[in-house]
Amino acid sequence: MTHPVFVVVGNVNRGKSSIVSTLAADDTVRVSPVPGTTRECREFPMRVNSEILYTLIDSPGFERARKALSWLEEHQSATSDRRKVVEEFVRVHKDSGEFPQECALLQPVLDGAAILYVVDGSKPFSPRYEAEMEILRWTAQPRMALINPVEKNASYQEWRSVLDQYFNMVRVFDAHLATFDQRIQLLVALRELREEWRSPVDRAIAILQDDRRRAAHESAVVIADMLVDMLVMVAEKPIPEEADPERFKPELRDKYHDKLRKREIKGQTELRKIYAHSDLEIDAGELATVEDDLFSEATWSQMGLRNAQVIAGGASAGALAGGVIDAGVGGTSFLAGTILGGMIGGAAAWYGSKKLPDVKIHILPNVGRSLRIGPMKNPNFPWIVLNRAILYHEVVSHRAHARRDKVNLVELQQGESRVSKLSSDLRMKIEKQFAILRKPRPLQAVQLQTEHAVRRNLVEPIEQALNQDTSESPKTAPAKPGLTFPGGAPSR
Ligand SMILES: Nc1nc2c(ncn2[C@@H]2O[C@H](COP(=O)(O)OP(=O)(O)OP(=O)(O)O)[C@@H](O)[C@H]2O)c(=O)[nH]1
Ligand SMILES: [Mg+2]
Repeated sequence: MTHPVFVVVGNVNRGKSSIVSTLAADDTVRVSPVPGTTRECREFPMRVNSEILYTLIDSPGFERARKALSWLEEHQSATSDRRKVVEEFVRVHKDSGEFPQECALLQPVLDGAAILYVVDGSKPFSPRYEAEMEILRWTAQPRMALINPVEKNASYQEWRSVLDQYFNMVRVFDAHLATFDQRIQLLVALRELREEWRSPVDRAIAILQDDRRRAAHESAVVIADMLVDMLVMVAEKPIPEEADPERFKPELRDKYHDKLRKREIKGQTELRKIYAHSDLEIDAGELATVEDDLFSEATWSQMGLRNAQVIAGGASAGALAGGVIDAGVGGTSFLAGTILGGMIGGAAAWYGSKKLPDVKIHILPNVGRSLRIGPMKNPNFPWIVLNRAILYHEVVSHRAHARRDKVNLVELQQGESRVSKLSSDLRMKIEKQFAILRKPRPLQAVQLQTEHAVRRNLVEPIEQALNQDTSESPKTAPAKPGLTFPGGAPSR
């Protein structure tokens, strides 16, 4: 056996597949409230760069543990090695079809896999579990019991005292709330199960931690690209020579918002992929879409930077402090003499507010008339987008793969602004790049070069911002004390 293998065993519907899913970082494992969801043993390797670090085998658990134990007891002689009797059990019943589930899970154990025995800590201990625990003890393979605290605040005292008799180690592990660090802590414990697994488990831990750093870096690249794309984004629409531009403005505004939203969704999809959460569903609920964020006073005060922070970050104070924004600002400087249009109809009311994003429409007389909206010049805009990206990253990077419920971003959204928590030094670095993009560059080649440089320069500070996230706080991932009960499994 080149890498550690763990067979996950336990009663029906106790969270076995959840443990497999979280430890293998695989959200394709079938986890469901329907008892008996897992019908046969299946391997789930934890792979990084196509190297298998360890394998989890999901199982349906025992079907007829008491009967199997009776068979074992009948067939052991006073001197016989209990493990040999288990081997005999599997040999005899493998093809007879009499104990298919028992044979399926015992075979890999006899081949050298360690055992992870899962119990639901919120259900009381019952002696009916003893038969399966006893069979596992007979195999003499390394085994750890995991108490899954499905319902919180349950007392595990009784479980602990029983499990301690059958297993080499007992841990509390919440497969649904475990963070990356808690997964690593469990691996650290698992390395003690078998002497010869120490080095492969150490290697697995080092590779997983390395991979985690790579993921944060890749996420920063994704977010930097998204920010630049959204900051320079425009929407255009050619209109007939004599047509009234007002007619087209609402449609153009919708198109612009749609483009912003789609670009954000693309970034979010890429973040999910980085953390192998391809099936993650977001419960948007009341969640503000980008444009709602931009047009909501609450968001401006909560989610972006406070005015003073933006100004301290080097942004133009004028846009925020100046009240009504002059419709001509920006446009005239890079499209001299071409501005015929004004504000967008639906958003006009907002133009009287100092919270207003700097959005304009230009009518370009070059190839006929054209309406244009964007790019967004308001200094707070990229901070709101960045804040949303940091929140999203927190969710996908820390969420256990066992969870199948939708992500409630609304709750997170109502939390504190992440960007305003960043150090002022980091904010300055990021704002400097945002400010560069706000300056229009008439030559397209220069503009593209600038965008390219900004994308590159944003990666490092954004990576730092992601690493400073606060998601290990109790709100998103309550820390669970890991309980260890060392000591062997005394024979009875
Ligand atoms: N809230 C919460 N729910 C959990 C936890 N562990 C498991 N569940 C839920 O319990 C149900 C059963 O979980 P599974 O992981 O499918 O359990 P299983 O032991 O593999 O079940 P079978 O394959 O049917 O034997 C699912 O609805 C899970 O979402 C937990 O730690 N917290
Ligand atoms: Mg299952």
